[in-house]
Amino acid sequence: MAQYQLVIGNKAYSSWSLRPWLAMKYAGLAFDEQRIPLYQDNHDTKIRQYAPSGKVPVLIDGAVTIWDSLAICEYIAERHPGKKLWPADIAARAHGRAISAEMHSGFSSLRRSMTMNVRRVIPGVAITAGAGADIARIDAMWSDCLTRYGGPFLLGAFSVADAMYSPVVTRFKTYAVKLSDAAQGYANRVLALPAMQEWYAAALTETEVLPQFEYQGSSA
Ligand SMILES: N[C@@H](CCC(=O)N[C@@H](CS)C(=O)NCC(=O)O)C(=O)O
Repeated sequence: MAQYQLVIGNKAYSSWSLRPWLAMKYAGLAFDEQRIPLYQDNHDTKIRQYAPSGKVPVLIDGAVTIWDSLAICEYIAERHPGKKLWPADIAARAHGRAISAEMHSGFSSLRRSMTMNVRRVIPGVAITAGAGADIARIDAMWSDCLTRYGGPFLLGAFSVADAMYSPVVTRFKTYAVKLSDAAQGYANRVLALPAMQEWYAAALTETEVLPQFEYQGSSA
């Protein structure tokens, strides 16, 4: 049994689950994965066996239970400083935390209208004004980070910030969102990570189809 147990939802749809999963995989940390398919078979009761929030992801480390994706990423970054999941420079680290928090609490239009669905590619969807503004902000943020820190990832080396934006990268692929060259290059590098490919491959083996995550809008 591994030291860590990570409780996640469907790999096809659970954007919050992907974040700590990717950070832990990238860091090479061993963990047992417990997948609870969402919105069926009493998922709420099953998740509440692990966390009072009733939400995934949840990390269990012995007597310590952490629910919430960003809190889990922070915990593993603190527990494993040698994995360098945050940059050493205090200003870069603060910047990384600001953009991670911006993701954690924002971009609701993008998240609502372009749900994560790594099993599908649906080009030509109508992009709402709110989602368009979110996309523009994210593109500008990524481009600024890549210029400031020189890439290949947002803060230079892979960090918690990349894990936090990884579901957005998948949304841009699913909905074939047009990005600047810099942002597209970054998205391609995230998608090429072996851990991301592992997540995509596992999502294809899942059989649950959840209408609330399947794109319902009309094509543009
Ligand atoms: N702020 C939380 C959000 C977690 C969240 O909303 N998880 C969704 C799945 S992606 C969930 O568990 N939904 C099940 C439910 O609401 O019953 C985090 O960052 O972990």
